[in-house]
Amino acid sequence: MITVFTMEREYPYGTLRSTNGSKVKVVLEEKGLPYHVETVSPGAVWKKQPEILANHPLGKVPWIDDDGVVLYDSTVINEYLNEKRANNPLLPATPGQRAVARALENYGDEGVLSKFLPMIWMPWWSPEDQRDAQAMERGRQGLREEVFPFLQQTLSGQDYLCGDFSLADVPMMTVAMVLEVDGMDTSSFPEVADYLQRLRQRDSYQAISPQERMAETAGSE
Ligand SMILES: N[C@@H](CCC(=O)N[C@@H](CS)C(=O)NCC(=O)O)C(=O)O
Repeated sequence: MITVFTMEREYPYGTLRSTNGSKVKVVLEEKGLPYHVETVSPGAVWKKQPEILANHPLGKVPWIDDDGVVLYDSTVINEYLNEKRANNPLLPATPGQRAVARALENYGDEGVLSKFLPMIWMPWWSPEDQRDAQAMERGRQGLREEVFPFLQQTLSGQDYLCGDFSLADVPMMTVAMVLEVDGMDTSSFPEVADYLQRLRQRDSYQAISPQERMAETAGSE
């Protein structure tokens, strides 16, 4: 049984989850692998306490423990999970196509999840009067100016970034999650709005949906 160590918390407006932890939950669901979730205290992560560093040398989440195989970094974990079970492959067939999918996955991580998304997402974990509204708007502006035009161009009529759903789309599942809570208007980018909605309709989205309580998304047998 795989255990996912991540951060999740319930608020009146829904369940908020680590974006990188959510990437792993999506792939576990897509691959139909049994798992359970252990929530880690955000305070222990921010303070880089020894029990966190013992499992993740950078003191972050997520990490997994697969019967003694301990792995960190959502991208590495998702490649491992994809290889672990051959069903429903989440990378395309040829080396060139696989490299493109990995490059797009890296764009999601570096260009969105590490850049603009935290500016919108982190304030939602704090009370409303402590949120930096200007920083949140700068995050949305970054999505409008950089990310959505790139997604629109990459999609160019396809349902998913590489045609079929793949690891390249997994970071964007967390964009769909964050914007569901944030309610950002995406109507100027209709193809992106449709894409995010398509991602939300996948069964695997339930594991990270803000509307699903932690107890309902703590794993599957
Ligand atoms: N590249 C890592 C990034 C992990 C990461 O930044 N996780 C965030 C939560 S989404 C975290 O633990 N932040 C706490 C910190 O940086 O101190 C991955 O893909 O797993």
